[in-house]
Amino acid sequence: MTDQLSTLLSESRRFPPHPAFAAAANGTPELYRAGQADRLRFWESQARELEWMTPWTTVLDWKPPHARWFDGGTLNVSSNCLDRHLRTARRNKAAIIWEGEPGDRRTITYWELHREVCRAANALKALGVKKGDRVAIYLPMIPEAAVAMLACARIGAVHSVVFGGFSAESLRDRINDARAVCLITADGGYRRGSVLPLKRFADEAIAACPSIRDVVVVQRRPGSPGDEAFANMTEGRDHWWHRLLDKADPDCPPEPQEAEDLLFILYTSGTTGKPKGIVHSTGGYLTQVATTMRYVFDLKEDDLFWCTADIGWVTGHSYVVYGPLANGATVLMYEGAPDWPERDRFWKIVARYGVTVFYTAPTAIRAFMKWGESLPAKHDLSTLRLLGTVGEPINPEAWIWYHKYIGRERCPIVDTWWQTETGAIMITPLPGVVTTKPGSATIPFPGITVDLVDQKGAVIPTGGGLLTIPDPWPSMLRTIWGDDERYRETYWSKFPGRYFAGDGAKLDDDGYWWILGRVDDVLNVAGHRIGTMEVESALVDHPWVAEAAVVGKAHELKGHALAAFVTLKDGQRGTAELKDDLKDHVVRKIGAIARPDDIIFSADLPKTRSGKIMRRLLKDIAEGRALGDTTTLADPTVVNRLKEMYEGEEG
Ligand code: 7RM
Repeated sequence: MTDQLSTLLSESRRFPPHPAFAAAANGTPELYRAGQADRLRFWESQARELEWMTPWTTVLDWKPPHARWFDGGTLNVSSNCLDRHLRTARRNKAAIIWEGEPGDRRTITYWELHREVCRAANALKALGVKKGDRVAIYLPMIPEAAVAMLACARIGAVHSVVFGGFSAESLRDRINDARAVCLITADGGYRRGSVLPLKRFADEAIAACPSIRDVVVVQRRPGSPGDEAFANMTEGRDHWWHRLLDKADPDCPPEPQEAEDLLFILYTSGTTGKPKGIVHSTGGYLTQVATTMRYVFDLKEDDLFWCTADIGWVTGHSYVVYGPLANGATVLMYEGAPDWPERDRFWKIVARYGVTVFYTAPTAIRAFMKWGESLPAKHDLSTLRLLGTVGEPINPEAWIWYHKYIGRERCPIVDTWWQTETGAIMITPLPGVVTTKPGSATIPFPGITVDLVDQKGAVIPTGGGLLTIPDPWPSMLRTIWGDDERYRETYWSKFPGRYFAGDGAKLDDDGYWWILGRVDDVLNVAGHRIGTMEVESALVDHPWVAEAAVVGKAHELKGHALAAFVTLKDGQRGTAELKDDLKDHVVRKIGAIARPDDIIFSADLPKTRSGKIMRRLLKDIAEGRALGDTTTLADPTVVNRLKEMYEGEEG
């Protein structure tokens, strides 16, 4: 049994809902009953909470592995997030409260946001962007990111947001895969006091992107001398965002979209070197995102909701933009790093604005823990009433710390399991209803079914196994962009008729889920998905590298860190400089999130007789464990040599 599993099994602490919280909670036991009694009726009643232009005729059309939800219905996501609130008392309510890393601040009301989105939508139309066209968005965490997404949704364009931390090459590959016609970027973004030159990366990327006709550039640094030169605008192709919007009409009627029309593509790492474009729809996606937002985060009219995820990840799509705005909530957006200029920046923000619901990743919590409880203790966190986590398993110790020092033992914690592919939260406690156990994501959301299966696909009631989803859910991915065969193969072929999530899990006697993490070649580094093959391809792209194998090694803060075993071409020497060079090479190819922590040069890699690299053995070596079974190895001595080298290098 792994250490992780035995720690979880011995976890016996229970946190029942506080009666006062339960009395006012949006979630109820009745909601679970409704979900169980009739899933489709349950989702239908949730879909009715949205504003439809035409009602649907069929709730679900399921031809495995393809689902169509709310067929016949039409709606517009941006009018659900904006227009309908203008007809209520929310019209002058803050939609977005934003703080930039240097300390600049903006508050945007629903009225103002609506006008901005209409202007941006008209600007895109003036550039010839049409329904179904793909628009790439490569922006820092600034309100314009939300405006750009909503503007696409308004006219039926499909956005593909690329995380601002990805390299020019990653951006280029994503633009080319989607054949995007327009790119929205910024001159720069702030990160730990310096400016990330996004426009320069964008220029480098689109030099090899024939589909891009126009580039729209948000001026993030107005007023600083030399800004125009910094953005390096290309006549005819590049346009300043503020100039286009100044000229644009603030009225743009929302285009009715079919429920199954695409809302966005979001690239995520898989088990090959090429990221997959996960495709999400309109009606089903918004239904589940808006529903989970209301119940999981117990959203109330006067809440200030802060999800710390970047807009470049699915969490930013669903719980910074679409979930909060569809519910007319006020969302807080922060541009920068948690430790800039000091390690209490987040707590300063919570206190300054009075954040009530806070949603972050375990990797951040572990960093806060390391930085010490005296930092949050300096700030007034009394407005917080509910805490959430997402992105990776949370160790019970970090959960308890979060509960004690951030929640001050008053706030329920929702540990939410979901994926880019699921679009919205799938396994989570409903606060006020479900007793929590530190480290467990608890039970499926109402209307969601999840099964534990063994290696052969047989459903097992309790114990350890693999997480699968037997029934379609409204916000499920519809396919992989341009590769439906890969969609079938990746998610539905391992266990026919079931969606396989790629995660190992344990189901306890109370029916609680304990997610153990990925069982495929996808790594979770600081809550971000990275494919081992992607990093390996980046490494072998270096002229001196013959072969590379990348594994995740347990890391105190990041959950996992990358360890790369590299075989050099004949005649090349593995020097310390080359290690740095290889790390930089990976950063150039993918982005800083993929920088390997360790590089180990090796004359050979351990392989099975059929030539498959034995990553499990490499992981054992990287984590300093005793060697496992090596009898299937082609050359068992390779492992011992590697292990000696690795241990010799560490000290
Ligand atoms: C939302 C998001 C998905 C992978 C998933 C898991 C891991 C996410 C939890 C979790 C344990 C959680 N999308 N994961 N949430 N593991 N407990 N609450 O993270 O596509 O980027 O990653 O993240 O391995 O498969 S994602």
